[in-house]
Amino acid sequence: MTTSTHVHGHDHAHDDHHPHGLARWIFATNHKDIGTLYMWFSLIMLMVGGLLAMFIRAELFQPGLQFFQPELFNQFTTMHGLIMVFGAIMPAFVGFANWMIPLQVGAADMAFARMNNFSFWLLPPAALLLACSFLVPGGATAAGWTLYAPLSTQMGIGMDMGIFAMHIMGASSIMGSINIIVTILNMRAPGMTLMKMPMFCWTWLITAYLLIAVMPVLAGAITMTLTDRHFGTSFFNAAGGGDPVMYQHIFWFFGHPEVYIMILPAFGIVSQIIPAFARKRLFGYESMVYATSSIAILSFIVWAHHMFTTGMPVTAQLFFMYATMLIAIPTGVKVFNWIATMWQGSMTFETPMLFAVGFIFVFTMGGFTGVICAVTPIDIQLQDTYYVVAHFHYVLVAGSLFSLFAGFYYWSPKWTGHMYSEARGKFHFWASLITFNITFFPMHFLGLAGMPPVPSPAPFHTFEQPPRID
Ligand code: CU1
Repeated sequence: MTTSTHVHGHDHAHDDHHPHGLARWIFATNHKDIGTLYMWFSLIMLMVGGLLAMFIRAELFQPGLQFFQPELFNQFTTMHGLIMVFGAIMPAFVGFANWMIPLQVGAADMAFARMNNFSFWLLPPAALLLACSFLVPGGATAAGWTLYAPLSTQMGIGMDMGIFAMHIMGASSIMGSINIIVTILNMRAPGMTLMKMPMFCWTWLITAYLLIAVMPVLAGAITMTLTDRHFGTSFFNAAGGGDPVMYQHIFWFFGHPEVYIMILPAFGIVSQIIPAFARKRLFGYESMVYATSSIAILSFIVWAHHMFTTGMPVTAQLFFMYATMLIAIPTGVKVFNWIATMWQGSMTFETPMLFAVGFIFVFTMGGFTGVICAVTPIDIQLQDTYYVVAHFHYVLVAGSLFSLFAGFYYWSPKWTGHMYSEARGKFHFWASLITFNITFFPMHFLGLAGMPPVPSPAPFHTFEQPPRID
């Protein structure tokens, strides 16, 4: 065949002058390249956050063994949390969204291709800012990933770097969410009604609304922290008429929906893998959509279950306890639907299915301990113990991370044209499942025995106890 395009040595696909080499990635505007960038970024952050976890485990290897000063240990736990939440899990799901949503709704690309580029390229500077905060006087912020006042209002410049990094990452998330919502609502192919969309699109649509609703709340909380630190305000300073507990209310109004931001897309991935490997349609598609929406709505009225020990009226304790327990209902609907999808299906257990079924088992454990933590009198005992650490690692590692592995094995052959090794994939699954449980299951017992997750930070080590009057 001798067409004119071949005379010029290239075909029409190359006529719009795509940049090559490094420029391809820096100026990337197509959803697949940007999706790939997100995946690489989150993988690197997973390694950095994992390295910090190794430091934490080394320090806790044996009582009395000391590699790091308590202040540095607290910096490790704080940065481990921030990096895993904002650097690893969230960007990985955004990477999946970039790759899959245009393909699943039949759109040519994301709605705002250049904003998509900007969303991604905000992340590396933010990550660099976080990482470099270890090097400044006083080191990285050690206030915990929740950045509670009054500690966060007193720490060194590492805290300011952390605040700036969070602002940048928040802006990135908001723009990414706008892109996802507009793509889904405006760019679906003819005939692709909302109720025909694959579940991954549905869960991300709902997640994107959550992100737009709560990222500005986080931005507000850390901006108030910033002005308390440098501009003489007293939002969280009791001596100036403020209230440090107000920080917790504002933070968790963001923080609880944030938990669902990290798990709803996981639900979407699992809801697509289970039907594929059970060779049946998803059981209860519509109820899945409504259950996901219910979880999202309820996530706004449960925030103070993180604050049962701060002192609140019994009526408030009861409200937040019952509201939290309500979430078990739509979550139960989802688990029931996954199991009903597998029921009498012709199941096979390739790597994506193993991770998906593993997700259902082990994530459900995390959901169950979540209900236990929701019970106010029990939570007052468990607050600030390893039980809570065990609970949220069951949700975030066996939940979010396992679903990302499942989705990667399921979709990466489509992305790369390369089939992964099934033997290595299965080894990855069993090694992950076993080592995860060895690491985190005993933490429930440590917590029940009262072990706190972090040593008291310096200001409280040196704090002089007031004389007791009794
Ligand atoms: Cu919560």
